[in-house]
Amino acid sequence: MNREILKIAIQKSGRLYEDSVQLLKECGIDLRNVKDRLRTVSENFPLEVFFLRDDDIPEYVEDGVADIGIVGQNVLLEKARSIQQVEALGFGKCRLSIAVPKSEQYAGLKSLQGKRIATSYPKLLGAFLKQNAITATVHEISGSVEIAPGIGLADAAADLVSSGGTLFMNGLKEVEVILESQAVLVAGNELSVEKRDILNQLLFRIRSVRKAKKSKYVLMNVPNERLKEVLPLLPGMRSPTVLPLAESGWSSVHSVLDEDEFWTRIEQLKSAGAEGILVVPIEKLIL
Ligand code: PRT
Ligand code: ZN
Repeated sequence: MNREILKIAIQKSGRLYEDSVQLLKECGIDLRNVKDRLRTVSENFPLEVFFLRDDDIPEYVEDGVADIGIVGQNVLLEKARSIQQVEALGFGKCRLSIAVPKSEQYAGLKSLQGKRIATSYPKLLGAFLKQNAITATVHEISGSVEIAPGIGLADAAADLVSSGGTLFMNGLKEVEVILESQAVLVAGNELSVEKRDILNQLLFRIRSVRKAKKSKYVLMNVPNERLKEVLPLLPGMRSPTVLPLAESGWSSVHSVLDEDEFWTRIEQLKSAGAEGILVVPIEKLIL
């Protein structure tokens, strides 16, 4: 019996909080009283959850206060702690971009030469400028970066963008993308064998949940004489399942489709003779 417990740090409140808690729940990990708590221990999985500010998570994981954590890649890379990314989680997607006033003529990176750029990501911005041989003044501010150009504090801003609405409202336009980011699972470098084992169990669950989300279970009725047109369109886990219907001459065909190819396949299936196509979500997918 494994008595070790894996400690995970997640954001206490903010944009990653809901999705992080939801992911753990979808992995079948019971978490009670998560609101307004500093930490909680799961009753059915060897996991203790710490709720922290996202900026502090890399340091806590490096120091071993937490074994693993969930943070944005933007935070992971800016903090540059000695920890590893173990898995991209597909939520909290955004980009770190440079924006300039809308009215400005932007003629590529050279337009940034000699400018003052406000940001909360001095390391990432500095590295980007260096890589592109641009000399500019990096002006570090901790919040509301998007207002800096408007009040004359800087000529440009480097900030996180998702919809672009904030930039737009502040009279800015996005001109360069420094980093495409999403939430990732990170781990310290020195986990014990027991903790690695728990991490692997958690990763297995995370991957099953994420694969399931990207897949749909599809059922359809097909006249037997058209099966040879329909079946090649279906991948299935190994191959599609074909069951006879009560009405002779017809079959029920079951398969699993990737969400990305879903709509094109459905059209093709209809023209190949499939009828009564039923699409159902999958909760978990174990390969
Ligand atoms: O309190 P704590 O320090 O934990 O939270 P925080 O305020 O530092 O972070 P929070 O909750 O705002 O964001 C946590 C993480 O979510 C970030 O580190 C990113 O990895 C991710 N994320 C995803 C975002 C956004 N999308 C995002 N749009 N983080 C911030 N924004 C902000 C951005 O800074 C700008 O102010 O939203 C505004 C832009 O949004 P749009 O939609 O108008 O473009
Ligand atoms: Zn923060």
